[in-house]
Amino acid sequence: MTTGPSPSPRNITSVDLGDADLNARISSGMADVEALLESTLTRGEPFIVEKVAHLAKAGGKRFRPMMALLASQYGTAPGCERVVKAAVIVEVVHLATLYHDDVMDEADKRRGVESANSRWGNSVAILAGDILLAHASRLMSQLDTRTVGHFADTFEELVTGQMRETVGESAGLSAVEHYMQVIREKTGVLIASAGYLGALHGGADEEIVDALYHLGGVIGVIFQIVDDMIDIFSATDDSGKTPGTDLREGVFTLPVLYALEEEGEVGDELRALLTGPLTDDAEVDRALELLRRSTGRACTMQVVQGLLDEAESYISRLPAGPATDALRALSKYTIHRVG
Ligand code: GRG
Repeated sequence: MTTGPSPSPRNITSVDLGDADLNARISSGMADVEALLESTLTRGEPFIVEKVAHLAKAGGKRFRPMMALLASQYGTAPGCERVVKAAVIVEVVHLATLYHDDVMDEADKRRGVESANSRWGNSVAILAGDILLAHASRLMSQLDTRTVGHFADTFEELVTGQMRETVGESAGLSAVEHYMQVIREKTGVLIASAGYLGALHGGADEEIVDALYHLGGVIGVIFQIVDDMIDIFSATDDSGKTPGTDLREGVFTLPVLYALEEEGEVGDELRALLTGPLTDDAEVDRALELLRRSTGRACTMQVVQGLLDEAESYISRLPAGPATDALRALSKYTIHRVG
């Protein structure tokens, strides 16, 4: 469940949404998002700004603001100032979680650059994350109390997911169910928020706001599972990431959990090998080879297919049009990343 460095700053707005007019509207909205993001993150004294703007300047896909802008297309005021504010709030909260996550994971890199904790130490990285939460709160206060209340729930879920992962406990849940719950809380919830707030502030009907909230959550979960699959099954050249990073960190993601449940030689050898973080390169290579021979990939793809069906159940609640086509394509695009 690596939330580590993106290989390079890639802005997802370069993705073709399949409709020229929609592309233009989303690109223009993303330019507004970048402008507000910059003015938000450059508040305060230079010694603060340097740290707080560090990761935003390094890039990132800006997937969450794009989700908010797409969701706003269902309302009476797509891409309006309030939508842009909501989109920036979600990205700023995302940034705050990255700062804090990197401290907890002792990550060296993020978005292809040195992480804040590696560059300035843990205390500064935590404080930079806290300032980001202050900026997000200020923007929320400029919207309405419904948005503030929504974010209270979102923060609670994010931290619950992080805590669940950290303490490794979920009473009565299997290892697979625990993993699914953690990624729903850690990754799904903020993309759900992007769908919710984009639709809400774009002036969409309540049923549409609800559908986009749930759709965002499912897309987030699919995104995370696919990322985790890439860590195990892709060649370095394809993904730009080093396969097996999660195994080195002792993080067992869905394909690994399924493989560990497998009966027979492959499962036996994996169970003997995966008793904690792997430090030896040869052991990582062996574990990756066994995982590729296991049923882990097929079982995980089955879960992804189930989630795609769930996504479709929410998409079918949306009116037909270019934004709906784009959301459908986006859900399916996630699965093509694993090949
Ligand atoms: C500060 C509110 C607050 C919470 C602290 C640390 C924490 C609790 C939660 C961690 C949440 C987290 C980091 C989840 C992982 C999310 C994820 C998939 C990150 C990578 O997202 P991408 O691929 O990254 O969209 P870019 O860099 O492209 O934006």
